[in-house]
Amino acid sequence: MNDHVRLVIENGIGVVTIDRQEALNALDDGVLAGLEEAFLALGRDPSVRAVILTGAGKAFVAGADIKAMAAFTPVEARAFAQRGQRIFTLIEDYPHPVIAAVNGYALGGGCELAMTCDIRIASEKAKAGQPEVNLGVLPGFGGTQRLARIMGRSAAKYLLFTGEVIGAARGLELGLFNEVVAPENLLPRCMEIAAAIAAKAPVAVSFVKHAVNEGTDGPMAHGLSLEAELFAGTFGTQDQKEGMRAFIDKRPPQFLGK
Ligand code: CO8
Repeated sequence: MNDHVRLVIENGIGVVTIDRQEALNALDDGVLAGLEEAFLALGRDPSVRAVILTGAGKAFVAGADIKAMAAFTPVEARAFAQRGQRIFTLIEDYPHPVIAAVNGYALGGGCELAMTCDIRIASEKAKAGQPEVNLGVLPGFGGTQRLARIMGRSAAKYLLFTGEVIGAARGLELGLFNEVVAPENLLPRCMEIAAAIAAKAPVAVSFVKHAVNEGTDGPMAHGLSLEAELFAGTFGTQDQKEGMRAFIDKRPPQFLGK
């Protein structure tokens, strides 16, 4: 995509790797632009069924680039936060599941980036947190909102107030991580999950993501009505016919994604 973000697509699985190791993959303009380009390209490729997002080297992402932010005026800070939030929302709204392979530090904007993903698998070496209060600021790429939605307001406030950096085991207990694996198993395990998802009915999987993302923040009645509409929508797909026919015929389904 650019010097700092790579995208490889193979067998319906996209792998996005942030590689700015000299700054522990900190998010600057270049990394943000690369992420945007990568997810726009993924959106244009109808073969993709699942995506893995990871960092090269010892960090997932060690935050927004502190050196770039240090001299920001309030106006520049707002513009940077809004740009990051827009790109992070693009990732969150990407129609197929995105798995964060959290290989190391996921701090500040890095933890916020991992939280835009649908599933987070951590290496035993992962460390996560929102240490912004140590720098005299607060999260600006959605941390106060997504952390509270993932682990509840109380646990989120504790981490946000203290800036405490937690290890993989604590992240698992708090629900930040779905699973913790040995470092050498991180990408193979994420690939295994991505491949399992890629074998399911793509439209149904995509509708699940939409139903959970759009339906669970508002009143239950809204979420249920959205679910019913999406459920009905799957009955207009060939994959619903194939999935149910295959069950009746006692054979594995062959999904086409339409
Ligand atoms: N920004 C810029 N450079 C960084 C960052 C970062 N976030 N993190 C690490 N680096 C750089 C270091 O400066 C160092 O560069 P150099 O070699 O030129 O001195 C290089 O990466 C290696 O880092 P360390 O030598 O510090 O490596 P260690 O293994 O000793 O320590 C740590 C690793 C603990 C991760 C440490 O680097 C650290 O504490 N980093 C900062 C973590 C942090 O505070 N992150 C939050 C940043 S704020 C944020 O993300 C806000 C998001 C919302 C933005 C909204 C916009 C308005």
